[in-house]
Amino acid sequence: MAYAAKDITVLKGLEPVRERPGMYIGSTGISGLHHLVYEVVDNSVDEAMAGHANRIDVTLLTDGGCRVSDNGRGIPVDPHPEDPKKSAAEIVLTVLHAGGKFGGEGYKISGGLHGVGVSVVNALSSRLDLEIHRDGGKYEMTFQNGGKPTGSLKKVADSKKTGTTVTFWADGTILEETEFRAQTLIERLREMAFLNKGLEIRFRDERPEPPLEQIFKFSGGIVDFVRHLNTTKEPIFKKVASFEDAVGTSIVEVAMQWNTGYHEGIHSFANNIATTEGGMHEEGFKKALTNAVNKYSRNKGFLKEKDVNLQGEDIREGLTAIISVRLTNPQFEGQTKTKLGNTEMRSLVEKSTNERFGDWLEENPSEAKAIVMKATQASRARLAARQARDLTRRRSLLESASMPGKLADCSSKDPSLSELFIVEGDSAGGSAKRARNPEFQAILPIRGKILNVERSRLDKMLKNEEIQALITACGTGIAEEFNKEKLRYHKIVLMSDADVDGSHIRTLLLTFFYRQMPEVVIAGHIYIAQPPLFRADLGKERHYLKDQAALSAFEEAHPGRRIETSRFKGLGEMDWQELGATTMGADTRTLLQVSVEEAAIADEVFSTLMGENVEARKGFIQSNAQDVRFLDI
Ligand code: 0RA
Repeated sequence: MAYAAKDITVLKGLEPVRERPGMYIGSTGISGLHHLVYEVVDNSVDEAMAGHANRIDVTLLTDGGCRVSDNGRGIPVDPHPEDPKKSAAEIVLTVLHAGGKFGGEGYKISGGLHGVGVSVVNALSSRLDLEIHRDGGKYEMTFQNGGKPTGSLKKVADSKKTGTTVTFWADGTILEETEFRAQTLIERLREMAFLNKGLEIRFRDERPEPPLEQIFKFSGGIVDFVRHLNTTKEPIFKKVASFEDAVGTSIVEVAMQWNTGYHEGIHSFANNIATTEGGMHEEGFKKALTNAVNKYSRNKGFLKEKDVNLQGEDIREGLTAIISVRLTNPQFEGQTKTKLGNTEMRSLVEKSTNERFGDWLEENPSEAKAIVMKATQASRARLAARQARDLTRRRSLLESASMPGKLADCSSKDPSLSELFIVEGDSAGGSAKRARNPEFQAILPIRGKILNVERSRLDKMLKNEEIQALITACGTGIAEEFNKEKLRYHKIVLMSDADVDGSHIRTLLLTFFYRQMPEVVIAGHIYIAQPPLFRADLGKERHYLKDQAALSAFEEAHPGRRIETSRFKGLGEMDWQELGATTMGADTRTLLQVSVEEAAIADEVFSTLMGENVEARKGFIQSNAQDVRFLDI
């Protein structure tokens, strides 16, 4: 469609822009200032995208101005039919939203934050110079103080070239910042060059001496973009997968490459605008990517019938991808208006990706295999990580206020006065509950069975319900969450039988404390109860003797007396009064305080006996086979 000045729809003047600048450029700070540059550049990029320009020059001038020049068709210079005193160019520069009506459907494809047009830049400039090469002439016009023309558009010379040059000086009475940051502009201009294959963008900063110049031109477009993003990474293969598809007036372009890292780097754009909040195009892409890789994996037998599908997040691990779509009526939604809302883009991108990337996988079998392998590894790692997380959550649960049901707690809440008896077996636990002083003594029965179930590794042990109850009762938590200040009892007493099973339990518990709560051991909070091994009746007197040596000494001390002795096989043989009098009662008992060395030895014993090293276990058992009490401390 040939241009005619009558196509311009007259909307409003520029006053609203100066009254509410934030509405048009987002802010009046540094980002608003840069937005002015992007707004002008966008118009030039549109010319380039329409196939009429291939070069844009952006120059920062020493006097604070910014010049944007392109070799497009040039803004039309003919008079406006309804206002023949004015040129079309003047209307474009002085009327809000006028630009979008030019050039037929789809002209305004690129667009800044609000897609507002170059008139907004004029409105917020103290001065703007316009130079147009078109229709065989060079035309000039100047605006001042927010877009007021100093005269009409004038032909100043003949010219054979075409193009538009806009030079503006941001209005310091509206913008808080008027000094451009070269680096910010460079990043965006480079991105623009990546997104528009073959477009040459030259940036020149004349403010420093010597001036800074950078040229951006990428014949590979977003494929080069992906390579650029992966330069600091290690790609798993050299190729960049890419495809382009067009449906109606919409275009989708995708480029992707995987690296050995774990980060998912999907960057999506709609009409050259970064859609950082994602949106429909990204949704369609992700869905199809997952589908295509799974379909390929099944077809090639990487996934067997019984295997579950690879998950999207696993497939996207280490992926660097650019998704760039162009469409006529982009709807930007979300908190920062950077989420593409057009639903038709979802199905377009999904269909394209399924077909085109599906083909790519078939055509590139070694790369396809690398992608599948990487996703499979990611899937395994994710499952392992979940297990670790679950354990952490369980640890948090262990810290929670509710005490285990098996615990008979004491009423005192003062840890320095409180004692926890960990008792082997439910029957001994019952006696201990009757024998205790409930004010200061808590009882936690532990079943000997845990040994049989949990004779392997410590991490398994942590999953044991009884051990979990123990952690909860102690109150400190374990591992990263361990806090000694939360210890609920300053005496933790291990009370088990004086036989081999009792020794095993003791070893296990000491190992547990040594590994999981070393500070508790170091601080001397762990004790071992000393239940007597013998009962000795002397007439009406009853004595309890802790071991054979004590019994012999007792017999020697009472020569010629008839002493009736019996040996306790376990705690369960004692009645609760005996247990209280001999082992638990604060006045009569003897408690053995556990040292770190002792706990360390128990740990070593435990590791050797229960550990993975079969040879070490055999050796240990052989050399200690004679001494069934080797675990005793
Ligand atoms: C309106 C209509 C046409 C081009 C432009 C505006 C145009 C605007 C800018 C702003 C910066 N560079 C630009 N280049 C072109 C199309 C005119 C035609 O059909 O020839």
